Amino acid sequence: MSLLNILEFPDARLRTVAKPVAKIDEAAKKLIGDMLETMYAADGVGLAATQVNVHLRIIVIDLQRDGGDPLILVNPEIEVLDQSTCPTEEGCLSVPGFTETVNRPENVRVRALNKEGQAFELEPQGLLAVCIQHEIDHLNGRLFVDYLSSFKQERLKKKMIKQRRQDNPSS
Ligand code: GNR
Ligand code: NI
Repeated sequence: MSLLNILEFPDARLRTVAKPVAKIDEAAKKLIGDMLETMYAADGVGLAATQVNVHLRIIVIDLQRDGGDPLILVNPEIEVLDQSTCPTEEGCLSVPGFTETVNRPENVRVRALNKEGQAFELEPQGLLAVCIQHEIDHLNGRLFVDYLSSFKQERLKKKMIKQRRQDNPSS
């Protein structure tokens, strides 16, 4: 397995809309393994392929991180079941060092393929529901910071660019 580089805001490649996976072949399985390794190494609870600059509709999630089975979602589809929303403090491996509260639909149904290409359905609750929506947003080129005021977005963009210059003066 290999550790993959995670793209960081405001990298334009995070805005790419990912394409459906046509077939879960050996290359897709290797990517899923590498994404899991990258997510665990970065201490995240989820990762979308977009974040590692692969523009395919693949998500890995592990809220427990206790050695149990991670959740793999290939070609996920989401349906909002009612109008109720719930606020959660979100963070993102592509926006390191920043968290902010986001309101999202509370009750959703998700359909996807697993690693073996079998269809399944779930009605996630709590942080899992939030995390799945956060990851599907990545596949659509959307970041949680897009939900903030344009004032906060501009302030964050400047901070991130300044931080990058300090970490790597040549960039
Ligand atoms: O590790 C992560 N934690 C998190 C916390 C609240 C809401 C969403 C997330 S997802 C994030 C990992 C990540 O950036 N996935 O895209
Ligand atoms: Ni994220």
